[in-house]
Amino acid sequence: MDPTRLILVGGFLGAGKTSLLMSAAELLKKRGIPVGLVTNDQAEGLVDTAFLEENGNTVAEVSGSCFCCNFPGFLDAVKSVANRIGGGVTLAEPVGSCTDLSMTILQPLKDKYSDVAHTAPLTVLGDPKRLRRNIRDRKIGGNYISSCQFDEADIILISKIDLLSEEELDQLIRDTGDAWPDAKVMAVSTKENRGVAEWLDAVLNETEAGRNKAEVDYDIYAAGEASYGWLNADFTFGDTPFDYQQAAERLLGILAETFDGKNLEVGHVKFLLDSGRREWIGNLTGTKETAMLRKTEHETEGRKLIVNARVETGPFELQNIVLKAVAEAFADAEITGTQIRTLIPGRPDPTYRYERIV
Ligand SMILES: Nc1nc2c(ncn2[C@@H]2O[C@H](COP(=O)(O)OP(=O)(O)OP(=O)(O)O)[C@@H](O)[C@H]2O)c(=O)[nH]1
Ligand SMILES: [Mg+2]
Repeated sequence: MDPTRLILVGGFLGAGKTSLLMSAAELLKKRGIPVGLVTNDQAEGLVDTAFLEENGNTVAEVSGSCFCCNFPGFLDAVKSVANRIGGGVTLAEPVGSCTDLSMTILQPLKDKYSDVAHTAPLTVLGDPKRLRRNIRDRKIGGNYISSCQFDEADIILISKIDLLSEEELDQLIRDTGDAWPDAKVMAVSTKENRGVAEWLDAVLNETEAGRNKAEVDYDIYAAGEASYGWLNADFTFGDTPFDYQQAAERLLGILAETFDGKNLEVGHVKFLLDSGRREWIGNLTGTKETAMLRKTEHETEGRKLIVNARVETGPFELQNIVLKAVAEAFADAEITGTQIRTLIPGRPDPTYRYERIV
């Protein structure tokens, strides 16, 4: 079997990575190219994995740590996907609060594992708002992490460009190119299916990957990661019928109001509510103006809710907020099972950390 073509899509929490993976996978399947996906999180129970699997994709999940701190687990996941699809293209999404991927993932892959994977250029997705913020300053917390992500990118891919006018987009492309002259700047909207094919062609055809190194101060990086409380929760429902649509709307509304009311910085709060015939995906990537609810048709086991929340607050407060919101939004439902995992991400301790570009 030929080595898989491995495309790493980084970028901060909520930048649009999973949406891009989904669009790219569909495009590759249409071209007759076998495709698999690798997701990642600090804890089990991912909305992203459930969403990608329920849409018929081959998926492996690395949970319990980021890719760089569990390189063997990451490599196993890539191998497992590549074996299942027979080489092909593997798209991998590192957790959004992770950086230094060029030195911890791409260099060791190029150096030692070219028999497993041929790496494509490191793509870092940039939500326009975050990109603008990072062009001005690096600061601390989440902003420090995302600016390091842009520093190491081979390609900075501006996301959600449907939210920008033509003039705003031109300006942002120019400013991004000035701020990161070593990166190729591209732009995409998965919502309007603009730029996905162009980006895919660029990463499939370009052979040089991991050309840049970010100077990452691990103390500031660790403090930035630790400023986010992390919650992954699963709920199951009994036979009592209830209005799923209304519950999904209520849950998103209550969460948005609560985080705004407490002035808490939301990295990404997402949930997947599954009735067995329909699925609702709720997202919050900032204040309540960013709240989005999407519905799709599905035949699945159903009667479950998965919530993933990354918010700049302690895990206890996060758990209280989410449990209260779920209890209120699902007051008409019978909750038969609850599983909650909360954590503060620990200090990153990568398996490999190369000093130089290979
Ligand atoms: N307007 C617009 N919204 C988008 C686009 N792509 C993604 N989004 C929205 O941005 C939010 C986050 O998208 P995801 O694809 O889940 O982002 P992510 O980077 O995978 O998030 P994490 O895995 O939590 O880090 C969702 O509400 C998406 O619907 C886009 O092209 N346009
Ligand atoms: Mg994602």
